[in-house]
Amino acid sequence: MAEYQNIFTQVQVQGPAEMGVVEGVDLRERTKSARFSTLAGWFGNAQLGPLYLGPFGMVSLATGFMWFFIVGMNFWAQVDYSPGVFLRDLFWLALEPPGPEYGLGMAPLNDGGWWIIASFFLLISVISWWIRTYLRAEELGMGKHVAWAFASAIWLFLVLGLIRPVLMGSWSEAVPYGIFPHLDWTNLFSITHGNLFYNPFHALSIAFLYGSALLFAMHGATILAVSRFGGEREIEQIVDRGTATERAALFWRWTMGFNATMEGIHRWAWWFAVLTTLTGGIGILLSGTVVDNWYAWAQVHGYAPLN
Ligand code: 07D
Ligand code: 07D
Repeated sequence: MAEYQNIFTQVQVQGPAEMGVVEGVDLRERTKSARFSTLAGWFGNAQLGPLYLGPFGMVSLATGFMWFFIVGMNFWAQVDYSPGVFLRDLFWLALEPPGPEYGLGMAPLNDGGWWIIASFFLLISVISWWIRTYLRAEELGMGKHVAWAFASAIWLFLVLGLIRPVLMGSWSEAVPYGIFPHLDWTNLFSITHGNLFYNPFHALSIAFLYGSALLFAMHGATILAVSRFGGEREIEQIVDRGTATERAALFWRWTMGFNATMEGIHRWAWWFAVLTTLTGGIGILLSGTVVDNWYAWAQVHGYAPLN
């Protein structure tokens, strides 16, 4: 008998660990064991591991750790090695880039030099992780959609911390490492360039961000709503009548006159997410390089009042 289940009633079936393809592959790059977690099973698959490490995984973890360690040690030194003050001030501590007087040169370690060194490690770490997503997809015979979506986020990350500072001729333009300090930087960026709301690419980025949330809610809700018909199991759904798939599509055709296809909805999701950071990166790149003040620019272009 079919039974409705949710995360509180779910039965977790556990068999021997699934180790993935083992024939004709070099197993030295993979961890040897797997374990099970009921908690993980509530949210996804209960099996944890094995994990593929490989050279780029190792480089990414090692350099990511170096970034984290350098930022952490700087925070630690700033509070004079006091654990109490460290915990109290953690969210407000910052590792700042060098001041404008150093341009794109090296700065003394305690005057932004550590920021440059930490950033170098973070750059290697993020790029290595990107290569890892590309190579794992390649090895599994997959398309590279995850890698290209991640590349869009990396584009914004590079614009913020590397490309725009280089074009502006100073590391001081880059983002500091710190929880609230990076928000202060974001606020100051908007004010410095005359209110980022008047930057059309910021607006586009917001529309895609909000659109991503809307699409995610619609898609997640639709599939959950037809899971009682096996909607999440997808097999013969595409050809049969009265299936979960057909109901899901009809729901949207009947509520708004248009429905995505089973493939197309994932393209909608991919493009909205990718365009958020793609347009965002363009907007940031133009600020200070091509357009100094977005409000003044909007006045010239007729969408802000002249006074
Ligand atoms: C949920 C996936 C997991 C990732 C997480 C982030 C670190 C940093 C470093 C202590 C959705 C892990 C965080 C490893 C620790 C130190 C030195 C992703 C999920 C949980 N921000 N931002 C946050 C980063 C920028 C902005 C939170 C990174 C721009 C605003 C977290 C970058 C601007 C708000 C964080 C980056 C900006 C935040 C939660 C890089 C404009 C918030 C992030 C490398 C885009 C929110 C206190 C999250 C918050 C927040 C990390 C860049 C604006 C600390 C790594 C410069 C307005 N940002 N951010 O869940 O609560 O992402 O801040 O580009 O309100 Mg930010
Ligand atoms: C940051 C991509 C890079 C991240 C990478 C991840 C690690 C950690 C560790 C997992 C997020 C690396 C990860 C190293 C790994 C673990 C453990 C993506 C990033 C590669 N804004 N604003 C945006 C809104 C205002 C400002 C985008 C809304 C004000 C600036 C988004 C509002 C001012 C920038 C957005 C609002 C201002 C942005 C970010 C409302 C401040 C940017 C999209 C309602 C007072 C960024 C063009 C994103 C951008 C950006 C939304 C207001 C400033 C759409 C909703 C007016 C400076 N804003 N904003 O996906 O692209 O970021 O702008 O008020 O740089 Mg904004």
